[in-house]
Amino acid sequence: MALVSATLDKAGLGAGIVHLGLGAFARAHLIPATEAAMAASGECHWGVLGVSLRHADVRDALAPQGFDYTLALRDADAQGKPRECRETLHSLLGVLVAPENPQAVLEAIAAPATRIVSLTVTEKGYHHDPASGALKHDDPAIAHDLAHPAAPRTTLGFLVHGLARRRARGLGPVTLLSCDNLPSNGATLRGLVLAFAGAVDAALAEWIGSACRFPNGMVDRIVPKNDDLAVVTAESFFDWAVEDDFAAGRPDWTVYGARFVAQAEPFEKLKLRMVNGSHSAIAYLGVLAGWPTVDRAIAEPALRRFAEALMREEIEPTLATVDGLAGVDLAAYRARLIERFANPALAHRTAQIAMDGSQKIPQRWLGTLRDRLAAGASIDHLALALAAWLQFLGGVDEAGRGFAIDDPLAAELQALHARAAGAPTESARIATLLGYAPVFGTLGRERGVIDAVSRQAVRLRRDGVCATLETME
Ligand code: CS2
Repeated sequence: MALVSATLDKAGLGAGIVHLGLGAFARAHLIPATEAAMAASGECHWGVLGVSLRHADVRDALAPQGFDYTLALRDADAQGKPRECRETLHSLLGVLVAPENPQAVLEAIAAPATRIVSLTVTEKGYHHDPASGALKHDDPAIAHDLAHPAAPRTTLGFLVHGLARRRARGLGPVTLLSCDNLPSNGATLRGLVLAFAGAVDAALAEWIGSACRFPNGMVDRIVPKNDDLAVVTAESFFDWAVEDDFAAGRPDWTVYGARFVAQAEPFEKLKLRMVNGSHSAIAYLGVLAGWPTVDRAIAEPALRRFAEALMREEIEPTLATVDGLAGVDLAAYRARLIERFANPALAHRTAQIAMDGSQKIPQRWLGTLRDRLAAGASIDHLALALAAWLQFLGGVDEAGRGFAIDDPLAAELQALHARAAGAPTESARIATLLGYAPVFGTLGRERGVIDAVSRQAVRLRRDGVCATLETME
């Protein structure tokens, strides 16, 4: 297990990193890696100032303990017995709660000591159209932030208005480091920041575009949501491939297992398609079947076979020819992943992964689907995953229990689901659902996709998850 060995003197740390979106993931990934780098190098200017964009709960939980918190890494020993390794982290210097004090967040971004502004704001925090990646100019929160430079609410609003202050004060540029599960996350962030900045001031956009850096990065560590906010639980596995393109230096995260790479995109593709693609498939099938956690789901032999076949038969062939992945042993990656999913000590809820499907599905499944169609290859497993998501949108599991759909597009998707129920045939019903352009673009209009998903949807509704999985090759 990667551990942060030395103890830092918190009082001596400077805040070189401002981190937006202080969820459990950042506290289990960026922060321990940064702390390990500082401990190893003695550089003490990479302390992290966290920003919660919505709630005060993390700040309130951590303030009484001086913002120190516990990281509990969990996995299984050689006998399959759960084990845990705990340590206290010290490099989180404070937490700002954006809605309470947006000025303080803007000033943190504009502070002379700030060199990196990092982000884990989840897919929906980018306010972009999931299918195209373009900024949603008509989004009310974006319109609000364009009109209120001193009191923004969104990530893009804070970034651009904070950078405007830096520029006005003649301060140097920073690196904007996305650590979210988006394809080309740095380039995507750059496009969105420049689109927003261009609507504020063309010269500001020009300065950001030429002086600031937006490295792409692939992040990987499974971090379930935990009720106890003072303890972050995570798997011991850690991976981070990040492009070494920083405007004002960076910690040496390699001490904790990160890799600096010339191009992160191939690694992002590998990770999004394999880890997140199979995660989402397991999540929707699991919620429908009533399997509450990933390890419970993967313990079902038919589900495990399905997840393996989804990767081996449909995802891996699309990765085998990607430049930059030539040295990756995909079969070993798959085996390791199944082992990670089977981790008995995490209790990673399928319902948590099932959240925000509209924002996740394009990069997790649809790129693979497009590549498979272009190759004239089979898509049955992906089609079953899609059928599971579409059935999930009905909000009822196989035992008849209702559940809420947690998704920024939930209202539209549920209305569409209800409307589609009136279609004369299953194929017409699926065509209506797949016609939803914000997620599927034009892909959902392709006959081959509609037919494959319809076939699986019929079986899923008629036979249920278990029986359908049993018949998958
Ligand atoms: C998961 C990810 O919640 C989800 O959607 O698929 O958070 C996943 O656990 C991480 O990306 C693993 O690195």
